[in-house]
Amino acid sequence: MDQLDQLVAQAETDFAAAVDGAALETAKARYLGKAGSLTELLKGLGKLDPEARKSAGAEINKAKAAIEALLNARRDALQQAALEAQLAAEALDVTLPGRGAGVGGLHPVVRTLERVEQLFRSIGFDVAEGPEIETDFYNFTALNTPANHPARSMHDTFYLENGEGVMLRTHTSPVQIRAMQAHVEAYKDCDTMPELRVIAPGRVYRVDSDATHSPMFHQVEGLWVGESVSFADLKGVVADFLRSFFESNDLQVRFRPSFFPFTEPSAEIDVAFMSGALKGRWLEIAGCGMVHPNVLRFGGIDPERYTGFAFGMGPDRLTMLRYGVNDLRLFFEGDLRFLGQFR
Ligand code: 2U9
Repeated sequence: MDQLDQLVAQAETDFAAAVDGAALETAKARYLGKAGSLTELLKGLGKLDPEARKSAGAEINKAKAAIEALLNARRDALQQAALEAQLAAEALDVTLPGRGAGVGGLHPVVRTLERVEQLFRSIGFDVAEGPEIETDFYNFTALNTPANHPARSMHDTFYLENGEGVMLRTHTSPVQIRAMQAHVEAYKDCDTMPELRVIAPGRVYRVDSDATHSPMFHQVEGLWVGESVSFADLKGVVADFLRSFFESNDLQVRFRPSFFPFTEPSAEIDVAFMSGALKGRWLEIAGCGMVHPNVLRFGGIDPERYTGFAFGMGPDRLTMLRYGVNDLRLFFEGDLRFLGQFR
């Protein structure tokens, strides 16, 4: 039965050549299928005499069993190989160190606010906060802003729907009105009132949006009220603050006459750096003035006895200058590629 041995050997070669389950089933059909070689041999047994049929049948069945064993072995091998390939593809190295949580950082504007607060605290200022939704009285009236003033128009101020004279504050000045009222209340039974020194940092809102204006932005305003507070004090405090903030002793500071309803006289404050990309250019940085007598009165303070100075500046702009950022909107888009540079 050389022919059967050859057939078994041929099946082994064919099965080994099958690279996947489908190819193996096709190869199987060539031997064990309806028209397979072995099936044909079994069919041919009927033509033999009983003696020869018996021994030939036994030989063919032995070959059939051998081919089935080869088939099963190859099937197992293919399955094992597929499993190993899958495991290799999905390999997970549990011994690798973890990636860890990303390191966060303070927002650049918050860093500026903290710096401003720390510098003013060092010269005896308190830091006060107040509501971002304000009444007409605290946002405008108490700040000597008349009923027909353009700042009150819908173009500049976000009014709350259904809110009677209620709006998003357009500056942090209402905080200082409240601070004056609280200060007066605290010392109402005393002959003299100690000086009031307070800064008010926080978010403010105006209907405005371009590369240098955002509808939400930040302000820090300061107020110093006492019995002999002068414009000279204002100049000293502001110039000293700006030189400390920008870490530049030769920073030039100038005061230009201006107008604000809440201060009289008023001035615009410009700075010029003596080195760097902005060297020698005057840049508007803040506004200031002596608190208007009407404003002191709304705060409950007698303008005949006390004077005060106030100033206001934009920490967003301070941050842009300190870090050389040219588009204000970058601060409020939340893009980590930008924010990650300030860690
Ligand atoms: C009270 C009395 C007076 C605060 C002041 C300015 C001048 C000013 C701007 C700077 C940049 C606003 O953010 S900005 O656009 N501010 O020019 N602010 S005086 O005066 C006050 C505040 C409170 C009770």
